[in-house]
Amino acid sequence: MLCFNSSIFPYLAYYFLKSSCFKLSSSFKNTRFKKKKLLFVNLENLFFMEYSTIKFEQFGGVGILTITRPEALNALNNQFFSDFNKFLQSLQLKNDILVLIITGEGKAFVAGADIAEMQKMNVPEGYDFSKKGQDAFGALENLEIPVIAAVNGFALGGGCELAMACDFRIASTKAKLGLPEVSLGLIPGYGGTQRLARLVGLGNALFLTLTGQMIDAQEAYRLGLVQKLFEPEFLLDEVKIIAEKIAQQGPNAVKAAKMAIRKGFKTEIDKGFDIESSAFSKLFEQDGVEGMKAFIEKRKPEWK
Ligand code: CO8
Repeated sequence: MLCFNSSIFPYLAYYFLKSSCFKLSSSFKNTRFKKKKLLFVNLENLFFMEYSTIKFEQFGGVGILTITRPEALNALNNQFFSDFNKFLQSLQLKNDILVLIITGEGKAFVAGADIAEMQKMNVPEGYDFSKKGQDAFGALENLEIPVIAAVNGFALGGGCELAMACDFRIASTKAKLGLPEVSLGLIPGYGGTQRLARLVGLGNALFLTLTGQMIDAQEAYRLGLVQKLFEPEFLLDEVKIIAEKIAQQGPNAVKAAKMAIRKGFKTEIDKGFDIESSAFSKLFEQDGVEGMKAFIEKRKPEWK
């Protein structure tokens, strides 16, 4: 839930601005995608201009968040978490984004937490930095919409942990993944000790974490850490196609499916079945009405 403290005012100002531009944007509805994109990118630039470590673009119902510190291989610093948290808050006001893609600029997805920044920390600061990352990645994981990591290169330490907090990962064939924290005398601190075992099994998680070994994309695919691989030059386009496919499905159904899987995974299976039935039945007054009607009438559904 959003709190109405002073930090919300820029978002409300944006929302007002966007509503007043809505008429203009709807006139593009039946025109080609490019025109829509141009308009939205301009608005987003207005809203996201305060960010220095991330960039946001919107293509129809698909949003792409790019981490933009290529000079440090997109290492996650305090500024990133400040930008990222504001971005996640702003997403709650943008119900036209149906799928989010996260990727990195340059040769890395994210090469970990910023070691130069971490090196200066003491125990309480280390705890806060870990909590900050856990909270941010927890909020990402709990977004209603699906989030795809487009792993374009190194995804190490905190970068691998960020990818693991996404709903699934699609990687470049040249990507390298791993949790090398023990080589720095640290352990994963953004949820990696918990999420990796759930994704690849206990033995694989222990092997990767205790050796700190970096693995290539093919090995990550074999372990189930990434779900698909594409050649680097096609990665983002292919991920966009997958995101578009999701964005064309019933939006409430997609959210309900994500919620049921995510919540069900954290509980015992009988409770999971209850979560599923309850989510399933709600769709009979939402997307299910239009989806089934469209099937019977042999036409494409028009989701609301
Ligand atoms: N932090 C800060 N700077 C980084 C990082 C990083 N994680 N990774 C790379 N950089 C910087 C380099 O210092 C270098 O900067 P400069 O040009 O100023 O010297 C620049 O990025 C380019 O890097 P390289 O020259 O090293 O590029 P290479 O292609 O030779 O090597 C590697 C690429 C193999 C990815 C290499 O950069 C590397 O090993 N990076 C560190 C990877 C790593 O150990 N990651 C784990 C970090 S620890 C972590 O993520 C903990 C998460 C939980 C934190 C919990 C809070 C307490």
